[in-house]
Amino acid sequence: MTERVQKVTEGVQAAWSRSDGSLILRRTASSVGPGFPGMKRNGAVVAAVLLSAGVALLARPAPDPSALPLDRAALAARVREELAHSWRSYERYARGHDELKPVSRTAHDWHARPLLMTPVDSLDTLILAGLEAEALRAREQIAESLSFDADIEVKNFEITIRILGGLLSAYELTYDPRLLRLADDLGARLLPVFSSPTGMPYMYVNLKTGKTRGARSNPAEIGTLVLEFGTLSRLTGKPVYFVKAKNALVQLYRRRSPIGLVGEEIDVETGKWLSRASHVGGGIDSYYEYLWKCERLFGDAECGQMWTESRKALDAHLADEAPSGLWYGQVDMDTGKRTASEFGALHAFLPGVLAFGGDLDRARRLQDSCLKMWQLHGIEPELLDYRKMKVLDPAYPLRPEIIESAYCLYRATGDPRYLEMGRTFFEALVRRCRTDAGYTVLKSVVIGEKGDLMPSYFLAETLKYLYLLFAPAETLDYDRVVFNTEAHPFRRTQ
Ligand code: DMJ
Repeated sequence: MTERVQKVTEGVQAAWSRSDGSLILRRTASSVGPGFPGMKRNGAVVAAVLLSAGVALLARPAPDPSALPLDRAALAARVREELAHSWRSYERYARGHDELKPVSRTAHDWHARPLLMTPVDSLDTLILAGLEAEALRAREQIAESLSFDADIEVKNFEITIRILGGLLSAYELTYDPRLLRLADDLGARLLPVFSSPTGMPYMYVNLKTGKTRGARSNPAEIGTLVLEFGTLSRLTGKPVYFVKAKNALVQLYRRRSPIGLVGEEIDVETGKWLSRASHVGGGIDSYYEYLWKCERLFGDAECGQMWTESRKALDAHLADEAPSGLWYGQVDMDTGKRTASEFGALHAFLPGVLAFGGDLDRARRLQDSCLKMWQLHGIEPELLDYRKMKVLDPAYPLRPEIIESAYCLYRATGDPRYLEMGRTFFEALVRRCRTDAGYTVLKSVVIGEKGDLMPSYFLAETLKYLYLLFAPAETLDYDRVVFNTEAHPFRRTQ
């Protein structure tokens, strides 16, 4: 029996036992249509009436939360509760490991030695949401047991955005020197990735030996390092981090096509493109995000110029006015010829960047399209053909980007429409992804089948952006920080 059926049935039975029979019979009869008032009240009739009443009640649509007036404080409190639920579930079933598998209530580790992915990714969210005891437990666990002196090969991009980013942002919120020491140690162990002939990073590095691997890379993994390495430079006084990461970004930009676009894959040893597909989705997305954010965080005019040029190219070649709205699709990086009308959950970061990065009108229209993508099946798919409005990949891995964009647009415009969107996203998450032990990914938004993982970015990003959207603006001064691509806020130097 589902929870809702249980409640409806209990409601009817409770009413029956509290009231005299005629009253309940009249009430129930009026809810199931004509013909009931004259019937005899014997056991069978009563049972039939109760059954019919139950069916009638069940047939009614569930109360629509979006019909109620939006109460920001109440929503912020509910998001905070869900954050506590997610964090405590991790602590209960996966403490000491990277991530929680909430359905099997077991742990998932990325490497032979866990790197406490969830505690590090969650710490600043717990602090911002005022979950003080939980934040303290996470901080002590990190400071006492996290070590990078491990013979494991890690993915530079993921470790940088999640762990280096998480440590730096938590340091800026607590000034706990142990967190900065860990970040500095990690940064030094990651530096060998930049030793390729072009200066663009290899994908993998062994944290103990410094051995690198993976020359076949992509713009997102090459260009999404400068905020973390730059902040590490600023906090440690060691310029090498910023210099290496910024150089990688510039080297990539220099290899853009004559029409100003980048492709999907590049060899970091030869500098040759291996895929000429150009879009703003996975593998490319945060390269563009960091061009703009590098200027916003550090006041770096060169990055600002690279962003302005890139945005023009995106608008000229990727932007696609379809019957379903404005989208940014896929083209060949050299010719600009359209190769696919695909857009998905990862692409949905773009309205947020456009909102502050130079084009509020397109930001709004693109976010409206993203909402249509979400509403198609009540939660967004990983990939959509926006011309056919057909799902190409039905998974929903608890991604944050569409919520991040709603938050940025709300900060840019103050338009309550984006609060409403946030409420739509939150209610769908609770309804479809919540389990008794945290939140889980969906294998399919079409049939609602659940997977078994709570990625660390769900606490770092999805819940953080939801909380900040509803919480008072003073919770975090949006104008004084820049979020890395994993939603870790860094203090602006400008
Ligand atoms: C996160 O790790 C980051 O937001 C990254 O930029 C993209 N993938 C996930 C969330 O979807």
